[in-house]
Order: sequence, then C-alpha cells, then structure tokens
Amino acid sequence: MYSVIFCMTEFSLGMILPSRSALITGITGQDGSTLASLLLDKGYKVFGLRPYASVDDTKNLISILDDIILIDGDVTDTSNLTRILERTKPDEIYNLAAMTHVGVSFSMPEATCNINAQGVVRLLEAMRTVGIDKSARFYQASSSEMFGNAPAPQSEETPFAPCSPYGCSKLYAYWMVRTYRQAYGMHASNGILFNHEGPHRGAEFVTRKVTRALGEFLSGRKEPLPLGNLEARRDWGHAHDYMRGAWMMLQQERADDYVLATGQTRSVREFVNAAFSLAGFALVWEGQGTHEVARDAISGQVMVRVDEALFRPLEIDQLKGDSSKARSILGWEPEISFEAMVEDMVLADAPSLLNKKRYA
Ligand code: G4F
Repeated sequence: MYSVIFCMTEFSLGMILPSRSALITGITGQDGSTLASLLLDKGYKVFGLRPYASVDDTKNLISILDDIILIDGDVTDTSNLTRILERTKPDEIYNLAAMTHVGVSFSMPEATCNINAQGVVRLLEAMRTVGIDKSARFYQASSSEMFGNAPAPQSEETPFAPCSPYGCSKLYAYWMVRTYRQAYGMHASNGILFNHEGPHRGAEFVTRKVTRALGEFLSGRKEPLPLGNLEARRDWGHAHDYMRGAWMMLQQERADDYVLATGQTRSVREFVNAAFSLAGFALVWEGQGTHEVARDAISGQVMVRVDEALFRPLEIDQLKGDSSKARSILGWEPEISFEAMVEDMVLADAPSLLNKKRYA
C-alpha cells in the first residue's frame, strides 16, 4: 500500500503551479490529512510538509498519496521553510504542525515551545523573506487549550488562562499571528478549535484510545483499558467539520480569529459509555477515585480501570465553546453530531459491527 509515496525534497520542486495551491504543515496528522482531502476535492494543488520520520507516517494519507506532494520539511528549521516557500509559493498556508499532546507537553516543554510557538514565527518570517506575506493567506491552528479553566462557555472574548506548556505555546503563537496581522497587514487568522476527533485521531488521545480498545475487546482483549481523569469535560466535534471551518476562515476578505465548537460538553466517562454501548456493552462503574473500574454488566469482565499515572499535573475541568461569531460571519456550523462522531470512530476501529443489524 505504501509503495507509491510521492515525496520530494525541497530541491526538486520545479513544477508548474495551478491557480490555487495550499501548503499544509502537519499533513500526516488527523487534521492535516482531513484538510488535504477537503482541499483536493475543491481542486487545490496540495503540498504537505512532512518532518523526517524513520518510520512510515503516511497511514492517514493512503487514499490521497498520489494526489498530494509531500515535501521533507520541518517548522524547526527556518532556512528549510524559506526555500520551500520560495519554490511552492502557495496561495494558502495552513500551519497544523504541532506537538499536540497536552499531557506530553509537561514532560517536554522546551520541545513543545520550539515546534508550537517558535514554529509559527519561523513560518511567518519565511513568508516575509520570500515576499508572499501580502499574497498568501495564513491559518494558525490555535487551540481551546489556551482558555485553561476560564469560565465556560469560552468565546473569542474570553480571557485566556492556559494551564499546560502546550496551552502556553499555543497562546504565544496566537499572539504572534495577531501581531503580524496588525504590524504587516498579513491575512493571518487563528482558528481557536475545541476538541475534534475522528477515525484519523492519534491513538494517544482519549477518544481514539477508547475506540481502539473497544475494537480489541471485540477481538478477545482481556486486560482492562487504563484511563486517567474520567470527569474532565470536553466539547467534542468531528474533525471534518472543523477543517471545513478552517478553510472558510481563509476565504474571508478580512483575516480574523474564530472559535469553532459545538457548544455541548461531555465527560470522558460519557464518551466511554457511548462508545461501549454501540458494541452492546452496558458498563457498570464500581469503586471510587483511583480504585474505580467499569465492568460489562453481562459478562462481569473489567473493561476500564482508572490509572493514577494518567492524571495530568494540571487539568482543565471543562471546555465548552461559544462559536456564535463563526456561525454568523462564516456561516459555519457543525454538521456531525456527537453520536455520529462516536459511531464513525467505533465503526472504523471495530468494523465487525458494520455487519450487525443495529447499523443496517
Ligand atoms: O484526548 P485528550 O488528550 O485531549 P486534550 O488534552 O483535551 O487536548 C486535545 O484537544 C485540544 C483542544 O482543546 C488540542 F489543542 C490538543 O492538541 C488535543 O487535540 O484528553 C482529553 C481529556 C483530558 O482531560 C485528559 O486528562 O481526557 C482526559 N483523559 C483521561 N484519561 C485522558 C486519558 N487523556 C488521554 N490522552 N489519555 C488517557 O488515558
């Protein structure tokens, strides 16, 4: 499946460019791959920046590998970015490259800031150096993690209060984008996206961790799934809706900052219950705190256990977004419900359920 990977070095980009082109940093991730498909459908020429990896990291791109142009590149290297922009001269740049795991950012805060915070400065400066700062439009993947524990619902007007190295790095980038917009008149927008999920979600995030484990239970897994804080509440939407919103931001005459969110919030426990019930498991929760477990009501098998090691040094208790601005100005709204998102993920990780009558 991976045999025809069209990967170019920055020195071999001598092609004729079509009328609209986009460069996506972080193209191998959930959002990058989702956005790439969306842009291809709209007729874009899509360049994807791909950091060096000793293992194949293109599994999310399998269906579009022949249609995109992957370029070896990294937001931690300014000269490399400058040469890539010089050769591709994209009309739109989507900066999705990031160290995205909030928990991991506590154990590698410097690396997180180098990629997430300094990375955006390098890209914005490279745009200026190459002289595309007035012609190209720029999207920055900002995050609801910047709100920390600010009172919900959080909107563009809510004061930021990040409580993780990840949140701090994203806030730095957010302000840099605003600063470059104001100082140099760049068309640079921040999409402040609340949690968004889907079958391409990395296995280290809680939703995918749950749906993957569910698939394994259906294939005979015996050991319980360890999880951290079950009470944390998130505003979960589908990545497809959110990438559509990111594209809409760059189609506006004026650059601006927008929250994308569903406005509904659910706990990690509710997500687990919703996913497992799709496979016919009714979980019964027993015990308290770090001794809590969830058993299947019929077989009595312990399927989830709380693991203290998975709790974070600081936690956001609740995220719930107010996306009124995006809804009124962009005309954006989420089209995929929470239930449909969970089902999409569960069916991707447990395809045997497709044959069950429930999904007919
Ligand atoms: O799935 P998560 O790791 O996502 P988190 O931390 O909310 O961050 C995601 O959304 C942000 C937008 O607000 C993005 F900026 C960020 O890049 C990322 O995409 O954790 C969700 C919740 C947390 O409260 C976490 O403590 O689930 C809790 N949780 C409980 N057990 C767990 C686990 N999280 C993970 N990753 N793994 C667990 O076992």
